[in-house]
Amino acid sequence: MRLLLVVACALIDADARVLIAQRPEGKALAGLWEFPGGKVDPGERPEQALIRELHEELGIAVKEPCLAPLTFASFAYAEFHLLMPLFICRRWEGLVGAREGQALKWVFPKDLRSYPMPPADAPLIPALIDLLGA
Ligand code: 9L3
Ligand code: MG
Repeated sequence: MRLLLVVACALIDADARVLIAQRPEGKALAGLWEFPGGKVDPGERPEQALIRELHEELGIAVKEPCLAPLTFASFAYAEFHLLMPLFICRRWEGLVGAREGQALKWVFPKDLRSYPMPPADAPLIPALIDLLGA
C-alpha cells in the first residue's frame, strides 16, 4: 500500500492549550478538527514541510529548533497508509490566524475529546495530556 507522510503540530499557548483547526468544506474529512499540518512534498524534510504548512495555514513563522517530536500516528485508510509525526511547538513569530478560512480553537488537552477528529489525530490526545496535564 502507498505510504503517505504527513506532519502535524500541536501549537501550545501560555495557558497550556493546544490549537486545533477544522478541515474546510471541499477537503477530505471536512468538518473534522485536526492538528494543523499537511503532506511532506518530495525532497522536503519533515520539519521543513511543517514550517511551510504552518506558515501557509496559520501565517506564523516557526524556527526549526522550536519543533520537538512528541509521538506519531499510523493509520490505514483504504487508499493509503498515513504515517504522521506529531511535533509540539511553544514558540513562534506572528499571530495565529486562519489563512485558509478554517475555524481555529485553543483547547485544553482534556477537552479535545469533545471535537470530532480524523482517525489519525484522536489517538494522539493521551500524549498531549501526559505532556501538559489536563
Ligand atoms: N490528516 C490527518 N490529520 C492531520 C492532518 C494535517 C492531515 N492532522 C490527513 C488528512 C488527509 C491527509 O492527511 O487524508 C493529507 O492532509 P491534507 O493535505 O489534505 O491536509
Ligand atoms: Mg493541511
